[in-house]
Amino acid sequence: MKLKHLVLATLLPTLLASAGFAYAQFKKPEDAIKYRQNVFNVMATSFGKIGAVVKGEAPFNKEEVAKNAAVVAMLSTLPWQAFGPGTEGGNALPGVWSDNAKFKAAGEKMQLAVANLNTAAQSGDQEAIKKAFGAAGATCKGCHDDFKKK
Ligand code: ASC
Repeated sequence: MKLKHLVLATLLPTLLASAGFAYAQFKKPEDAIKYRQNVFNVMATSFGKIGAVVKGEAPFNKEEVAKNAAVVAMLSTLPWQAFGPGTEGGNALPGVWSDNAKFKAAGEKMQLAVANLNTAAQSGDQEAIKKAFGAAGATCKGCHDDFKKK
């Protein structure tokens, strides 16, 4: 993918979401649950691959890390539309709906952190990647502690 397209692909969902455009609708609550779980699952796969590099368990390949970080950054914009009213359940705790402002803030924090990770990954600076990876992981954990079933 060309960088221009990648940038567009990264920004477009956010722009559409902020415009209030419902770009994905779900026929049944289970479809929303499946959608958000699938998105998080692919995010975790790419994030985990970067983690293996950061932890020294896999060799550093700049292109691979950059691709995985771009995937994480792009996907980070998607799950939120699938936490709409009436989609309670799955691995989500009731707080997602009862304390929605806090959940939204946690999601926004994560999106910012993985955007920073993507910036670091595109630069190829291993120290910056390591730092940004740790910060991003902390936002995953922070939200899981409050909003995900154990
Ligand atoms: C991962 C993953 C998460 C986060 C979290 C960080 O690789 O799947 O949910 O990192 O464990 O603490």
